[in-house]
Amino acid sequence: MNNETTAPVTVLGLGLMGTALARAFLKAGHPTTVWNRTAAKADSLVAEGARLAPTIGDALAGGVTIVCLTDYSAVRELLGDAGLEGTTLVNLTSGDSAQARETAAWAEKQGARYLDGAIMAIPSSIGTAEAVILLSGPRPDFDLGALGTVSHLGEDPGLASLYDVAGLTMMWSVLNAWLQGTAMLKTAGVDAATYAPFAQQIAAGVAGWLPGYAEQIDKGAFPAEVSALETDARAMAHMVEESEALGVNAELPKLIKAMADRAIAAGHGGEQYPVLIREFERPGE
Ligand code: FVH
Repeated sequence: MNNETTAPVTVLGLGLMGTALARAFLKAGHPTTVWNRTAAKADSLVAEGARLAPTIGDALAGGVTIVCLTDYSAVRELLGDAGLEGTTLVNLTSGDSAQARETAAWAEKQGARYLDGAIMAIPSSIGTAEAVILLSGPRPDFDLGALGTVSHLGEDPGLASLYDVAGLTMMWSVLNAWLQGTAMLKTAGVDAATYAPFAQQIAAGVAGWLPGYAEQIDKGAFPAEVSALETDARAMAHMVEESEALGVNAELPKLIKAMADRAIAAGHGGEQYPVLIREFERPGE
């Protein structure tokens, strides 16, 4: 598949996401072959110009093959006996880095060129610049730009899944922190919509610190230029006390403070907050 949008492509798996992928390829002008275990899900795409492959073998012959199924076990179940010699697979199914590396090794043994990927987007944004598609494995000599903003992260096939899981950890941690504050403020009659803009400002401000903190982590030196961890920990105590006094859940505040206390006990109290990476780099208590 070259960088032309006339390059043929195949999509295996026409769930909510797979259908959005196939539709984006069609819209961009790629001759698009589709296959789904439940064939009826292909009907609307065929009406829009897609070709329904009668078999998996036929589908795999239709060009670069994008796989988007429920999970990696479904991928192995579907492709286990498919004959992958000479195919190019781009697996956009969600999973973890171990599954990605294992599937890459398996697929290459079958003679396939295998890229692992992750979709940081919802189906409705596929085909727009907002849709972030992460790839890892051999550098692609084809263009998936029809799907959104595509980045190749490196040769290690586990990278896309690692970034995906790291990104999901960031997303859910930020949302949980917002929910904690929302719960606290609701006890004072402040509704979520009133607090949200303030929370957005805090999130954006903290996001601005990341490059400087990343530099400290990469250098392994955490000079307290803004505040020392001991100062932060005192404010964390307020978070715990406040949550308990208000009768809202205090588990997240307690976890945040416990990790800081462990780093302080290990002698890092006088250093800047990113020194906490030491706690995140090892299995928890
Ligand atoms: N939907 C989303 O917003 C998220 C965004 C981030 C990435 N995820 C991941 O994308 C994968 C597919 O998700 P999906 O939402 O399309 O999932 P479903 O709509 O449930 O479709 C599942 C498709 O997988 C087929 N399938 C499942 N098991 C098998 C199997 N053993 N053999 C062959 N095909 C299989 C299923 O076929 P059918 O049930 O229609 O016959 C669907 O085509 C997923 O990893 C998300 O985490 C989406």
